[in-house]
Amino acid sequence: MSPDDLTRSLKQEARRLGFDLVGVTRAAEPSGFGRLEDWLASGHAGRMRYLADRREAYRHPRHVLDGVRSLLMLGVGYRSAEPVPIEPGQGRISRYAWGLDYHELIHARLKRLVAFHRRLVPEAVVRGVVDTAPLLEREFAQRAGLGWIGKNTMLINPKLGSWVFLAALLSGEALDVDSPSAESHCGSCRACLDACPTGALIEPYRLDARRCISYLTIELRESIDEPLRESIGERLFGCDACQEACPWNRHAPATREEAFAPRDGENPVDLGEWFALDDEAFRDRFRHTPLWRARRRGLLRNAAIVLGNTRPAPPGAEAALRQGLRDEDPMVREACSWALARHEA
Ligand code: B12
Ligand code: SF4
Ligand code: SF4
Repeated sequence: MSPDDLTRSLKQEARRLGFDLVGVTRAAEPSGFGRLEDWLASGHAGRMRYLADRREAYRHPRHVLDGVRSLLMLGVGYRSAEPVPIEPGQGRISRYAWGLDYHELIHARLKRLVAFHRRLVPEAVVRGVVDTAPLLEREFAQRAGLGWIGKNTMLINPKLGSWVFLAALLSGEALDVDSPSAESHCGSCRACLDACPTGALIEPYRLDARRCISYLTIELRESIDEPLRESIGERLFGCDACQEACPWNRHAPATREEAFAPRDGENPVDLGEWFALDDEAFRDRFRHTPLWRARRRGLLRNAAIVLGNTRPAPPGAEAALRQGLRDEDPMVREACSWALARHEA
């Protein structure tokens, strides 16, 4: 099969499977590798050891798939409903986590795309990845023409904005490459930097994860530094401030993926009742959602901080936090104690 025919067939199949953005780039060293190294060396990755541990693997996509020659970069839009106002006692979940865990949906599609590729070229080496492989997905997406990297570090597509999940199909075949997107369309705008509640965007295109609410509420497995807690406000899980502020997101169309629509009663979510749930109850409720990454202890830590930030104390919050004071996990107990002290102050 000619590279031209193979590329066309793969792109057609990717779109048929529900990928909104599709583009091809060559497997090569990412120009951002130096920036990644610098970012890691500055400590900006915080405790995300899995990035530093695989530093060398980011040097070339061949460390993700031996023999890779091309990357089919893929995007799925996830803007569904619009955020609604928060009532006292509730917490806000960022848009990407409203529905099904995107890894599940995208993995299933990648599996079918890999099988399709193998049907066309049975001897091909091919692998689908989403999020977790040592691959600078945003840079490869920019190279494949999916969009540019904004000052908030997000990959922004001119039509879909930044409400897009990324994934990659790595192939040992030589595919026809697309033209890269322009470097940036941010111009003199700095709305995202101004909107960031914690100053985590320390300069254009550079994020200090240690201050980023997304990192603090999702990735950090320890207590959140006290000076940062107030800025978290009502954000229970993740943060969208630097994307909500972006003009390129204003007219982004809604996704056709029903799986990304908000789950009933969880956008926003009532927090008081959580403190009575055990590990199994959390697992049952959140296992197939992005929230499960933070586990019960992370979610309760975040819930206590949101309740502590809600003043006056919402009905039932004090009783819930007192229950949290008896929790088996010290991190949860400490966050509840902080929240109660704020209400007593
Ligand atoms: C670690 C990680 C995080 C960390 C660190 C984020 C960060 N900015 O580095 C934390 C936990 C904070 C995070 C948060 C979020 N994440 Co995240 N995250 C990742 C992950 C796993 C790795 C990113 C990474 O390698 N960072 C290290 C830095 C150095 O690399 P980079 O961000 O790609 O930065 C490049 C550019 O900034 C560029 N660059 C740097 N300087 C300059 C200067 C100029 C002039 C130019 C042009 C470019 C440029 O060079 C870098 C290297 O190429 C990726 C998946 C993946 N494998 O890529 C998802 C990913 C980036 N995350 C994603 C999402 C959805 C989010 C959140 C929106 C979730 C939320 N709502 O809370 C937030 C957004 C916060 C933000 N503004 O970035 C999506 C982003 C999709 C998109 N459209 O961009 C990804 C791609 C996952 C996916 N498969 O869809 N994330
Ligand atoms: S996700 Fe929130 S905290 Fe993180 S950089 Fe964007 S606005 Fe700042
Ligand atoms: S808010 Fe402005 S500066 Fe930030 S990413 Fe969007 S266009 Fe770029």
